[in-house]
Amino acid sequence: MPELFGHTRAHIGPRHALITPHNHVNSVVPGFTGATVVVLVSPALGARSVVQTQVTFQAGGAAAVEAGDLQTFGYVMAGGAAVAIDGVKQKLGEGGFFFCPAGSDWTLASPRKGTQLTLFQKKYAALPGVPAPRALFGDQAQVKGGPFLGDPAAHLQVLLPDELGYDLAVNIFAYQPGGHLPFVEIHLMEHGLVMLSGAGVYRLEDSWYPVQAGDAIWMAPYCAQWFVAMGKEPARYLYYKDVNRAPL
Ligand code: UGY
Ligand code: MN
Repeated sequence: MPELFGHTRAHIGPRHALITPHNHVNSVVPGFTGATVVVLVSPALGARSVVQTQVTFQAGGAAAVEAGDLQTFGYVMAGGAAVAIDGVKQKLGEGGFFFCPAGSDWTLASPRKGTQLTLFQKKYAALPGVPAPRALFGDQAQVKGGPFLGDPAAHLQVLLPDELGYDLAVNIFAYQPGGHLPFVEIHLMEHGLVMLSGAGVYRLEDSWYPVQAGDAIWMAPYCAQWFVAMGKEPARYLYYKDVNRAPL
């Protein structure tokens, strides 16, 4: 439902932000053609480690992102397309994902009209003596998850390998209605997040926000955070966090 008369559920603060689909304004970002690009989280907002972008392709749209010091995780929110990393091609449908390490290039071609990607991009922080992360393709439907801290109402899937070489994690949380994070988290890691389906209430610092599919959230390090799923269907979100590196 459109929001009326200058009202918005969005909030932009120094330590957290909520951006709803009603707030989106496109940016031109080199590397994407025949697509609308919305940069949801970036250093301009206050993020220190991540850029989160939503890209929606028209039929005939394409992406060509050159190799550099950025690594890219991409998740297909809707539709499907052919993604290639360093020329190695894979067809991805809804729920498909890829990871392109720093120093590799990636392209997207032949998107179905309306194909939508969420991208998380981070500068790679190498660890001496630890092998750099490798490129990968996957499908969330094939990723085994499990109850979060023993609670079957909060189901967690970890999409990237749990290896020191990876300095980012991307996970999917699925909550049954009434399911919630077991406690108010406060931690070093930063989050970028997009609601995939359902609805709930997100606590961010000392504010509580009703949220639903399509909403994006940024949480700075040490932002107090808690979520409860509300409504009649499960709520799911995809989120980024920086991991596996010393704070100094
Ligand atoms: O991995 C996490 O830090 C996760 N439990 N945080 C969150 O869902 N807000
Ligand atoms: Mn967290």
